[in-house]
Amino acid sequence: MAYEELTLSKQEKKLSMAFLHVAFISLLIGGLMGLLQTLVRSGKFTLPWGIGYYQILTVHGVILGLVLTTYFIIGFQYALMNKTVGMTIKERKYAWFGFWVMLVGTIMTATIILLGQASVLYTFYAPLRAHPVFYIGLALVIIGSWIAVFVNFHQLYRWKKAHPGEKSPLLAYMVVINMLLWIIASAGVAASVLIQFIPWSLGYQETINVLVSRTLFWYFGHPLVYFWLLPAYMAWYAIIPKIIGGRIFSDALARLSFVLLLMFSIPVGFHHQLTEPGIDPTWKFVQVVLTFMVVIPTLMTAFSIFATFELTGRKKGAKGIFSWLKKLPWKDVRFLAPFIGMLAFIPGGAGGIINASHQLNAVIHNTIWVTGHFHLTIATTVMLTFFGITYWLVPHLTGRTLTKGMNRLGVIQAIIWTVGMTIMSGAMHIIGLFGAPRRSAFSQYGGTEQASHWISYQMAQAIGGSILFIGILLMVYIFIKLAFFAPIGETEFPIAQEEPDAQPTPKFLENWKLWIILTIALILFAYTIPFIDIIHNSPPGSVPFDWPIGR
Ligand code: HAS
Ligand code: CU
Repeated sequence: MAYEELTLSKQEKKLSMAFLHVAFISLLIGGLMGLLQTLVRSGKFTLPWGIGYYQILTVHGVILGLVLTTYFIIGFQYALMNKTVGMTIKERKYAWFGFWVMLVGTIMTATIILLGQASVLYTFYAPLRAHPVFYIGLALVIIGSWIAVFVNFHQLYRWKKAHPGEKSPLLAYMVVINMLLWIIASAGVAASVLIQFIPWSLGYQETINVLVSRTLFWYFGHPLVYFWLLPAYMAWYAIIPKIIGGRIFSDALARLSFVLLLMFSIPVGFHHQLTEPGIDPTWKFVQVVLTFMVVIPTLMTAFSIFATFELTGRKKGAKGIFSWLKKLPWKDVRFLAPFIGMLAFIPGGAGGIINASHQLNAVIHNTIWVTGHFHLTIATTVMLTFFGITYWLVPHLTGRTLTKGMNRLGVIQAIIWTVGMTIMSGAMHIIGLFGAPRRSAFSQYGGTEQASHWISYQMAQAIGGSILFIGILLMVYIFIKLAFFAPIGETEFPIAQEEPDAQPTPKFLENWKLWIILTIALILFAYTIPFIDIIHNSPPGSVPFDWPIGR
């Protein structure tokens, strides 16, 4: 290895754990809401105490989609950076400051949603209007996360200065790409929150430009899903090979795929707005083409992970075409959980291609098919990989060990998750094709004729959702055990090395200026003209919609 692996100090371990604690508390709260939603949609259950469907749906989306993911990712990324390029005391202080800013924002947002004052869903589409505290809390979460961005940038910058001419450690490189993606993307939503939503919710502005707000949201919303995915890729490329006793297939290929994902994940937000009037079809077409470009680095990833699996299996003596599969450590949950995640990405990704195809999008848009799609991608591919990381990261951070029994529980957890998600997401995909709407309580469509055909699928969703909730309880139990009660001991932080005969990584991959300029150029190409067009031809602003959508 070109660089020296470092040992995390006690304080650094505490820092990462703080983020993980928030993540797992979120998993519990958000998961409970998910269970309630599937029960309500089954038509057999009504929420007590006047709690509204949109209230719990907002908690679910915000807490799982925005809070759990961001905290897990930042905590994990700090661990990766501290292990590869280290952290100074000053950097750690800033990191804690960022944590607190985010936490204050999170508590503000969560409280106001729970009070029923912000049932606007995680996309907070205007002209639905929430209490100002909702937007201010969100802005704080974003600003807090930017502090993490700059700490990570500084960590690599400091390391590079101390190691002139050396290539940066692969994982540190990947973290910095993901944080670049995050800051460029979240600037869009921050602009919308600060310039449009906050003044409007405080009453300083009477109307709001809906299309501008939705465009800024999806400028952020699509790269957001890649901000979730890239940490899973970090584990697939650089950690799983070590767990299975192999090596990184190609350092250069891994870096190239991260660069391509950075470039092609941002200028594509229109694929969430294909049905929206007010955006020129030509530009929708351009962004759809750019969306499909993302398939290239995705398939590069599939290829290299596959290659690592095969090479490792062959080194262990496998001979036939597929016999290397038998040599993989199936009983090791650190491998099994992420592997199932990879498999789920095959239908998940195929669904994504369908979504992005303009004509097919007309069939599935706003149906519960989309919900099925993202429960395969974020809630299976990404989450099972994050769980796989948890099994070694948490004991490493708390100075404990993953016992055989706990490993077995983890395997059971992964299986429960797979079964629950297959049933729930499968049912969602199917009734989505029949036209069942997403984001609607049963009471809104329960009486219609089509709805009578959906009943069995709604029940399947509820059954899948209940199985998943058991999976969540089990995962939270495992987390608590690993954090506080597992036997004291040393747990490995698995980081894979390159193949010894690997070609040297080309220098241009570390040409940050080049990648940033290309990324910005692509964004300007994809957005400038349509955005000017949107502003020029905007209808008068929309008035707020404060209808108590809690019911
Ligand atoms: Fe998506 C909607 C298009 C990927 C998440 N997506 C959503 C929403 C979320 C989400 C949350 O174009 C809902 C937003 C909302 O609330 O409205 N999505 C795509 C496309 C991709 C894609 C083209 N999505 C993701 C990922 C997500 C995610 C990843 C989360 C992490 N999505 C859309 C579109 C919509 C959408 C439209 C809007 C729909 C609408 O109308 O509202 C692509 O990135 C997918 C590329 C992936 C592949 C699969 C490759 C397979 C691999 C497997 C590796 C396996 C191995 C194992 C190595 C082409 C890499 C092999 C071993 C063996 C032994 C087999
Ligand atoms: Cu997207």
